[in-house]
Amino acid sequence: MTGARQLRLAVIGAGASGLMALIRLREAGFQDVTIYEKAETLGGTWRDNRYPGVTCDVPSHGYRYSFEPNAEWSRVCAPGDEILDYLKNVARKYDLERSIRFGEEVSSARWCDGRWEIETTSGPQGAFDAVVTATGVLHHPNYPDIPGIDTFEGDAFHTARWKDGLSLKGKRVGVIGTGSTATQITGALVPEVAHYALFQRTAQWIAPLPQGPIPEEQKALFRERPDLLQAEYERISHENNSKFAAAIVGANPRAYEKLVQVCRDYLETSVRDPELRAKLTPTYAVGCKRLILSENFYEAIQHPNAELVTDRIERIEERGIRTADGRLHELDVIVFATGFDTHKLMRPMEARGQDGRTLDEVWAEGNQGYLAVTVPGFPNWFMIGGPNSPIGNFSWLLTAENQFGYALKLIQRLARGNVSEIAPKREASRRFNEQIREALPGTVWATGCSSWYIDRHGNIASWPWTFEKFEADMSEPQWDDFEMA
Ligand code: NA7
Repeated sequence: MTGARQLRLAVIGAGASGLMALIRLREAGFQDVTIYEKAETLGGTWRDNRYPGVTCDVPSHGYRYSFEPNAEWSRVCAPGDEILDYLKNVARKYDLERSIRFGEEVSSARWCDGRWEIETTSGPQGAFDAVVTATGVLHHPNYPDIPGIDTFEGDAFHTARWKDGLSLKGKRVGVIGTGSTATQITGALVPEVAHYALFQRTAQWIAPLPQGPIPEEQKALFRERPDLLQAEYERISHENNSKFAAAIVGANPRAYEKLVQVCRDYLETSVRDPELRAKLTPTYAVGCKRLILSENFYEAIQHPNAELVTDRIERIEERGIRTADGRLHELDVIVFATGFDTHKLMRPMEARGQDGRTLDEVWAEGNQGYLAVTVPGFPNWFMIGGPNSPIGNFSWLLTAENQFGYALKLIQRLARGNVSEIAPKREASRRFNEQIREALPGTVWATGCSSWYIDRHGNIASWPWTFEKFEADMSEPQWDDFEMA
């Protein structure tokens, strides 16, 4: 980066997106980059989620960095620990850990005299020219507000806080929730435990996705032929983006109809008992909640030791869960598969922008930014996974790379030296959010269901357009939409 200003940069979070940002920043010539990571190790969601059966629901050859192919994935959908190993290997290869400060949670970021003053739980860290937030979406566990939750005498924990080393063999296990997490746990735990009770508040649509092992010959072929490995990555991305992602935002009605049919047929042919099938049949549109991909849930829930409980949970007691029909479901372990607060984003950190207002204040009526990457009044503040990111559409790694590619262009502009502050114009942000509001009613997320895409104000947090539009918007900043000083 000869002739350019060396910037001091902070990245918040050492999950998949923060690691990628560090690699890209170093490649672009930025040497003074620090990642602040609240935990003691890297990996983000793949570090936190260690529950039995944890797996990615994007096929493994499509869920990797574009610049780091991997011929070794063991299964069509990689298990969580394998993805964590992949991230660790990438970190080792690029010598990333020397730039990561572990166990340092950023508690505040304050715009002061043209730089960001950062403070972590261990104290002030000084001033930075720009901040990249890479804090993820699925990391604040949501605990259910059930009376008596603290009275249970057995083990009780959230899926993202799995009790390592606890054997569930021969135990009576109750799982609350029926999202992707609970579905994966069901497939993994039913064969192992004595009794398995799944407490369902809302039935979920499931599409079948084969997740089995990748044969050795296939791996050997991919090792020898990187071109084929690359073609597989592109095929999976294209398949997902042109069919599923386009279908849910209303841009491919034929693909959507097919998706509906596939889910209906899968339920119909997999669940024989009409009473159980009725309980498992959702009353909302396919894809309104995040679609579940599974190859073993329906089979597992019909196993003789498994029970689907649809009576409302009344309270938790010393010995188990009491449902509204008066029955006490006696349990040894209760698992809260109750999801995450997806709208907190980088908070509880206090971020205070140009005019002294915090993000909490600016976002009091819901999170809003400009193109999901920047926020008016917060100069040199770049978000991977900011408001209205495509959280339910494309592979997260592809999303993160596109968003960071865009942010990098803004950072490089700062490094050129004639500009030291970049923030989106309020008018540009207003226009973007207006377009979001116009587009969202055409998406399946707005057809009437509760989901983690929707915040408490009723705003839908995802990207309501196609991948092509996302890629085009992220390809080059519209410089007229920014204020620069
Ligand atoms: P989700 O998809 O948010 O699912 C949470 C589940 O927990 C869902 O079935 C909820 O029912 C249920 N839930 C939440 N609170 C309660 C209470 N109080 N009582 C009963 N049931 C409750 O989280 P996951 O962890 O499964 O998946 C998150 C994402 O991770 C997933 O989409 C993938 O992208 C990976 P509800 O539907 O609200 O009635």
